[in-house]
Amino acid sequence: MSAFIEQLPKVELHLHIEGTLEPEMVFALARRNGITLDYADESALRAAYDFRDLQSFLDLYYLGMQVLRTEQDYFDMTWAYLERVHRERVRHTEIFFDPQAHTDRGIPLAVVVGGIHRALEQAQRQWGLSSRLIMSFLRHLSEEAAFDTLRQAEPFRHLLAGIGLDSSERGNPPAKFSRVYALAREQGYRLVAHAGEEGPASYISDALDLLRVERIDHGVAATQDPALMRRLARERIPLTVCPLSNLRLRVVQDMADHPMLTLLAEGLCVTVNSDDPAYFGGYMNANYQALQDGLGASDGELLQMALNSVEACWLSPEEKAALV
Ligand code: ES4
Ligand code: ZN
Repeated sequence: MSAFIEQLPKVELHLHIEGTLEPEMVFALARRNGITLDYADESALRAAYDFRDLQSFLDLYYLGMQVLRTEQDYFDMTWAYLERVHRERVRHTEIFFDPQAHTDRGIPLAVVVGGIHRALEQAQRQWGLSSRLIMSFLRHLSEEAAFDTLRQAEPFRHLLAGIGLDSSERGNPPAKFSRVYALAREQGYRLVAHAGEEGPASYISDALDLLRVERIDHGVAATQDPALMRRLARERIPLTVCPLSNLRLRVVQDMADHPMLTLLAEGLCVTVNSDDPAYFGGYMNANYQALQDGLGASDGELLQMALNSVEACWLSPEEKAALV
């Protein structure tokens, strides 16, 4: 591991907290909650992490998180992630969670948000590791279900910085959620959405124009549309790119084919993130390292990406200045 990457103060902007459940924790929580899994042990589960595409990953991701039942489970999952990235010199993290993946199993939103938030507060107190929480709608579910989730979140409004959109992208375009995003905007939420991961470049412009998001999660399909790339550069729209995720979900066939350096050279505000690190084989440092080893990114280019993350995060100007 490069000493430059290890010592670099980092900000994470694209992390699904349910994607940090390592097989060891999946089995520990299953035992604690009296749940029997379809896999013999941790290594059998890990061996199944051989994904063809986004959907084959999502199937296992929704399966793994079914072991989460109590407030303590949500705390333990979040705390394990925070301990890990604290050791990697992450100074600030903006975390997604998928409320519907829990409430649809009968877990109250208070349990989910309560456990996650308690861990975030402890990391702020103990290490000065700051964070924001982003509630993400599942785009394979209906618009009505997203409206219902937004309503259920009203008691926790003060704990939620923003709204996101994730899960199966193709066939679930931004337009499906334009009305619920408009309502979230009226309620003061900041807005982001996954776009241009497996879906087309047009989903990126639609997320900007129809959902009015301020950041794009992934966005690597922008390279398919030069006019869109120029717009993203001109408007300085941040892209939260996840290199190891793109490799493991076969969005790129080889790290040497990854568009990260093309996007950076075109003047886009690209950032490095881990997405679902337990499933994709690496946390923040591993994602920076993959860009160096697989793509030949220089220390200077990695530094620019890390500074882009500070620019793109939701801290105040004073808090940002204190990070670097
Ligand atoms: C996700 Cl990599 C990815 N793409 C879309 N939705 C997701 N949810 C969790 N990880
Ligand atoms: Zn994601």
